[in-house]
Amino acid sequence: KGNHWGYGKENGPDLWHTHYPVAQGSRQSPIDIPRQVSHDPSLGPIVLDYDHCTSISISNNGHSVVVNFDDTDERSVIHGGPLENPYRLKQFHFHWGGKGCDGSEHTVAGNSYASELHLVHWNAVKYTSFDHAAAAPEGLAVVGIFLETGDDHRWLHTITDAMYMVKYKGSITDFKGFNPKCLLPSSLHYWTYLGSLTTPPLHESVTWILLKDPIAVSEKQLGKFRLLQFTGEEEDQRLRMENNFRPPQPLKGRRIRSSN
Ligand code: SG5
Ligand code: ZN
Repeated sequence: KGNHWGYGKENGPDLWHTHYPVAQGSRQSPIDIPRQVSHDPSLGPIVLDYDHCTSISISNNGHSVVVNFDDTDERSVIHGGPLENPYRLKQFHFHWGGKGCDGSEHTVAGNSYASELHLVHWNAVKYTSFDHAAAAPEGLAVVGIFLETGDDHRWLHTITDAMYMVKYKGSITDFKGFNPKCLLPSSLHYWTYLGSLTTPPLHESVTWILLKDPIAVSEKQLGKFRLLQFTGEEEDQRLRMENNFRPPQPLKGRRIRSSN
């Protein structure tokens, strides 16, 4: 039942509030980042300690393509920036548009990017499991990275080459030794604010850290994302996975801070 949400006419973001009233809450994500955001000199650099290549698998959860990590210890964590504790990497996934369309969730001064990468981390100092953390105020930290169209990205093919194995909802395959460091832009300057998951259950548990610099990927590479399916292999209906993004939500007085 909780899985009848999606991105279509009958189950899309405008209707999520009927099953998830927090959709109209006070700290929902994504948001539009305004042109002028004040620099907070108390914000240190964000550190992504991803030296151990702890990826396990790649999967299609019916909403996105997800790379899952071993989060049983502190081998892949982020710390610093707005965070009081280290947060463990759980998974990363993408949001994207249709051909020639917008695809990012966050926007910058009203402008969308073609896609947005989310690296999802949880606070294992304060909470005993991802599920507990995901529903708690300081539980999650998501690093967002914008993708703009341009040249081929040198490392994204590692992911797009595996996509034929996770074309349908519910499929999963081994994906070991992938280090998401190769997907980071050269600068780690960021904006940060307090928000929510951008998909149901829309818990208001996320410290968002949005990198200002986008990475470039080619239109051809994005085309491979659009061959994925929202639907399962056995379903009669076939639905291409595209436009799997929630539009910006009201800021409701929240402060956004800039690292530089
Ligand atoms: C939770 O929210 C979910 C993700 C979901 C994001 O982190 O995590 C879990 O339910 C436990 C693993 O769902 C999954 O990872 C399912 C396997 O991500 C998606 O559904 C992909 C779009 C939403 O996260 S976000 O706020 O960073 N967009
Ligand atoms: Zn996401």
